[in-house]
Amino acid sequence: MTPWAAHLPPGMAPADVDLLGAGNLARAWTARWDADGSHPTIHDGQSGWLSAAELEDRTRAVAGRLAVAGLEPGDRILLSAAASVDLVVAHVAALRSGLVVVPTNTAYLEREVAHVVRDARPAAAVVDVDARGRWVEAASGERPMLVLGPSVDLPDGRSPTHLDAADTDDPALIAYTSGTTGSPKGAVLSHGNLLASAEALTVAWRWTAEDRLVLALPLFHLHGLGVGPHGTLVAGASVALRPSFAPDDVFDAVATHDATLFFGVPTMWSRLAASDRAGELARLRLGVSGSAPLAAELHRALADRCGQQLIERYGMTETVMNVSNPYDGERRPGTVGLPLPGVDLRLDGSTDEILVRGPNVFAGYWERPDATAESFDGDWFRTGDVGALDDDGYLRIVGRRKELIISGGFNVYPREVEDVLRAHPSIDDVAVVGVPHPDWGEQVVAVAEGPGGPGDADAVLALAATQLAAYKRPKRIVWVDDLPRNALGKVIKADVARLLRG
Ligand code: MLC
Ligand code: AMP
Repeated sequence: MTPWAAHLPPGMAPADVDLLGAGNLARAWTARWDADGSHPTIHDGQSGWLSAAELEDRTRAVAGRLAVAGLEPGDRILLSAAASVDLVVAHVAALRSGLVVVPTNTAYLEREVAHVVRDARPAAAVVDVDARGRWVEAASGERPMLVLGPSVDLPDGRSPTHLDAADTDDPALIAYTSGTTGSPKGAVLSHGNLLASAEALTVAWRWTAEDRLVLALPLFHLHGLGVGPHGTLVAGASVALRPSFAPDDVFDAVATHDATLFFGVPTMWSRLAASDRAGELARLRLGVSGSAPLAAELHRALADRCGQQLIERYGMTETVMNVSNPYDGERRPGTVGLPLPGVDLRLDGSTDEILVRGPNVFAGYWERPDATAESFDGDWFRTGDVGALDDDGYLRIVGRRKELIISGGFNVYPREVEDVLRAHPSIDDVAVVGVPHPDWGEQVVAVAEGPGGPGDADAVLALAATQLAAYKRPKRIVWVDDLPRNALGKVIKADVARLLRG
């Protein structure tokens, strides 16, 4: 039996699933818009609802402006702004135009933005904060750079002849991630990767035109972007965007829009569950959690307080979504479920590392053939996560082979933080670890060796505040006489974490 058949609705066979039939994302979307031009698509507090016909018009117009400004298929366009209708219009217009979107975290400081700009060499950037525009310009040096606001205020032009013409394998996104090692590298996702994942989710989660999603996730990661607007538009459904997350705002938006769906990271779900309004979520048809482990106790608490048996699923920047608990059948706490339609999964025989392949899996990192080669075993992608399979195929994520802390759904790479902190005179060496935390899942903590002490913590954090986005900075710094090391002098991270617990 096809392992993912458990995700299909009654009456649907694996052969009926056509993940790449539309050819590219844009054509999957426009087919929906053509079928019902009056259907509400995207909403924000400023623009209200945009109908499918309006979304078609506006994205065609923005595509025309980008073309007249000289942008051509294959050019990169950096997008870094809070979620809004304008931002989604710019994103959709860019993909319709064959441009390659580089989504960039809005919390990044100049150093972090500069790395992305120097590496991806975008021809244009859409930002909603002036300073970010200046950082992009500074990092692009002599290369021409068009810095735009989310409304893409440029002279109009004719809609380009190449509209919606991208091939399935053409790049659509370059999403930065540190993957298993080293400095952030761009995962190049094709139209086919994004389309296959969005189509798989619409089938597995029974996502239809009747659904209204409230989305408070940022649009610069695959959870917010590749699941939120991509899935919504493939399903011909509707999404109400929120520029940030606050529990009361979510409850209000769910009520106002009579929402059926909410997707969040565990930190969001735990804050929602803690509210005395939690019961208001009972009206949702489906709640989904991902990007970090959902504690089995939280899964149960949500069932009790919000009437929601969440679906937990597992994804990655390089693969979009891989595995999900089933819509029908058991949603098993502590597991991420079964491979999604199109996805093959196996565990490495000696390490139990999770390997995946399928139309959702990227072809490689931007201009990094070595890193690409290292992350594949033939056509199987090495996730860096360690798994275990229940007898009936449900996947549990039991560890990570990569050095990574996931705090509130954001990835923090200890090495990057350590390199910044080590520059402070109160620190000779430092180990950054993730410590279990009720709100963040894992909290970033630095354990330092050197002449400093608690009185230096503010100065170290002030240094970190010039180099690192706020979510990467340690919430706590402690000094120890000696970091635990092995015979070769290498710090033993597991012992550092134990030291903090003890
Ligand atoms: C914000 N802060 C964080 C943080 N988010 N610190 C640690 N971890 C985080 N995740 C900082 C703030 O900058 C602030 O710092 C302080 O913590 C308090 O902020 P807050 O007001 O409590 O945070 P809030 O704005 O409410 O943000 C929490 C959050 C946010 C959970 C809403 O972190 C978030 O949107 N997370 C989602 C991440 C996401 O989209 N991940 C998907 C990755 S894709 P200061 O210094 O200013 O006080 C992926 C693939 C897949 O992984 O499978 O999905
Ligand atoms: P990113 O590189 O930001 O895409 O993060 C991907 C990583 O997030 C994965 O490799 C996992 O380690 C982690 N992740 C995503 N979803 C889950 C989940 N449901 N449970 C545990 N870890 C998850």
